[in-house]
Amino acid sequence: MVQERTLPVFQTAGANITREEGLMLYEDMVLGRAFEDKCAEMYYRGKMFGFVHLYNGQEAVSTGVIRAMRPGEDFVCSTYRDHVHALSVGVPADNVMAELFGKVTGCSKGRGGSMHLFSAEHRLLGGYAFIGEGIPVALGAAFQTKYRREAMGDATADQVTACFFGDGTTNNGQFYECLNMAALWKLPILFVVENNKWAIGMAHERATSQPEIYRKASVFGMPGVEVDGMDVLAVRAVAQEAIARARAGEGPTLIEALTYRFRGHSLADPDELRSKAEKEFWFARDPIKRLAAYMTEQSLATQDELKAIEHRVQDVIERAVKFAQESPEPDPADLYKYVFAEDDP
Ligand SMILES: Cc1ncc(C[n+]2csc(CCOP(=O)(O)OP(=O)(O)O)c2C)c(N)n1
Ligand SMILES: [Mg+2]
Repeated sequence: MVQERTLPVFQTAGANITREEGLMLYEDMVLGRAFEDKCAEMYYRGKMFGFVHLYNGQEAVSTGVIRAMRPGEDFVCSTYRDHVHALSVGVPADNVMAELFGKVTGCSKGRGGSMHLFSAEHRLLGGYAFIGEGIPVALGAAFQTKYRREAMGDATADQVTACFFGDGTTNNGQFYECLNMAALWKLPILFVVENNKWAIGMAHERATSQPEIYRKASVFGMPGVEVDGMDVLAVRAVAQEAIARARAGEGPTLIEALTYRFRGHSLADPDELRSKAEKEFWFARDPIKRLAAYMTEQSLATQDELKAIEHRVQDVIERAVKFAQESPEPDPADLYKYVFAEDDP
């Protein structure tokens, strides 16, 4: 048996979700999974270029945090593993898929591709190819909210920012610098570490002196919470508490979600370094199957209702591929467009 860090136990009895909330969480996770599976298919069929990093297995983190936030008001900052964060914030699958195809209808107008999804409308602050690059950007978003509220007297400025990044990224300087400033200024931000145990081919325990990342919050006087990142209800509960604290002006939280990516680092990675036993340990904790079991056991949904969601999502994905395929490429004459801010964002 693989030595795995003990996953914190969440009492689902206290989750208290309604049927509607459960179905919404389920649909969001199924959308994320189906979207990524379709990306793999399209990538291997030569429809997408460059590196493409999929999120399979980690859906409970995106859904649990983002779907506890206010859509279109709160800010979300991602990494290069950004497709599912974009979908959770509400960027239509059509525009995410079109971006991956490099089409002008993509959410970054075909200029960004897989690692640089962006949507001002959805307050998605972007995907970033450099690790840790998004953390100061998210910090800036949280700072402007606080500044508008306290220095400019805008009482409506109570937005919260969620910043996602991986375990490997927590060994970079920006992580520590930004935790310091966020705690010092009591900024309304959630630092969400998606600890999937690996940074490409580097095992987390081999790269960091204190593998329990949530403990690193304590030196900044910030709450640090570890959560089972394969349990969407647990992630949601932790996120709700952190969001409420942030909105109330009580400052940041570091959340370490213990999770696992079900595929290689990118679609170019043959995934030969991780052991079969380790993979099986985590496959057995599939967050989508887990929520499905909970919903049916609690009589919140029937198998047929969950199947209907899966079919509906599949239609959304098929339509997204068609939309992406039929959309035009950016016009070469527009090469310099969007380099600087313009009226048409
Ligand atoms: C500043 C910088 N250094 C190195 C890299 C190369 N790199 C790409 S992904 C990655 C690993 C990141 O692992 P983690 O933060 O755990 O995220 P995960 O891929 O597991 O989601 C590295 C080192 C990079 N993109 N940016
Ligand atoms: Mg990682």
